[in-house]
Order: sequence, then structure tokens, then C-alpha cells
Amino acid sequence: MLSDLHERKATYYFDLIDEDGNGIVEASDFALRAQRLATVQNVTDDGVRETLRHQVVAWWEHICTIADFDGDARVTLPEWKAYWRSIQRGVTQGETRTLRTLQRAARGTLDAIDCTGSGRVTEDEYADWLEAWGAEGSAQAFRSLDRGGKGFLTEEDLVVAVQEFYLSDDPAAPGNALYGPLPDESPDGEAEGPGREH
Ligand SMILES: [Ca+2]
Ligand SMILES: [Ca+2]
Repeated sequence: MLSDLHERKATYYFDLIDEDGNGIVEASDFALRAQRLATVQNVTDDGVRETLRHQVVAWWEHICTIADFDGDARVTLPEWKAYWRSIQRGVTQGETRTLRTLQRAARGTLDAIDCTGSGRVTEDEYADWLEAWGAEGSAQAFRSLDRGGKGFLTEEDLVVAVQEFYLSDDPAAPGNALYGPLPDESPDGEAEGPGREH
């Protein structure tokens, strides 16, 4: 079972990844994601654009290997939640494969946000990245993730944020805001979407 907070995070993230909002995470969502990232990051060079597309496709292929349990090249919300449970189970059991998955997620996140390759994420880079996700509240989220108020995010900040995003059951954990502040619960108990049509 996922806790309520984990349910909200898993569903929120699923809806963000499901770029076309058809309720299924699939290759086409990642093609759209690559285009949006290239647009907000002002990538005009064809070679750089192609590298970005390869990175995003590799990410999708990785998600397929770990979350597409029935192998139909589509990830449903139940599969996605099962994947989250498997991460929590793996960490509880100290599986190195699971820990590597989280480290890889943090590293990939840093590479995707850090356009200049400086090893640091500026507030502007983070704002562009969240815009590519169609997520809001980047200033608030950046303040949460920037531990110590340095004015930038380090790889360590992202490692801790990714761990908290997937694993923490604490509503106050800063890493919950990795993809923007979580939407508030609506009165009927359903978490609201990330601010766009589903
Ligand atoms: Ca989709
Ligand atoms: Ca599937």
C-alpha cells in the first residue's frame, strides 16, 4: 500500500509525465517532453536537440524496463503505483539496484535541468524545467529544494530531493516539491491535477 502522501506524489508525477493527458504514459509523451524541453531551454542547435531527444527517449526506455510490468510499451497508473511500491520495498530491503535507480534519477534530473553543464542548477534553469513539465510554483519549490539558501541547487540537493520525493512520508519534506509544490487536496479527497486539462 502507498500512503496517502505517496499516492498524491505518484499520481501527480504520473499526470505530469502523461504529457498528452490520455491516462497512459507512453513513448509519444516523451517525444512531446523532449520538444517542450528544447523549446523552454532555447535549444536551437540540431545536434544538441538530437542529444536531448536521445536522453529523454533513454529515460522512457528505462521507465519501461522498471514500470511496464505487462510489457505492452505503455505504463498505466496502476503499473506506475506498483513501481513506486517496488522502490519503497527495494529501499527497505537495501537493494543496491533500487538505490542505483534513485541515484540515476537524481543524476538524470540534474543533467536535464543544468543546461550550462555547470553542475549547479540556477533558479532560472529550474523555472524553465518546471515550465517544460507544465508545472507551477517554481519559486516556492526552488526555495524548498535549495537547502541552506545558497541560491543554487547542487547534485547533493537533488539526490536528497529525489529520495524524499519517492520515499518520504513527511508532508513537510522539502523534496516533495521536486516537480513543483504538490497540489492541495480538494474537498472530495482527490488530489487536483497539475494545473492543466486531463
Ligand atoms: Ca499519454
Ligand atoms: Ca504496461
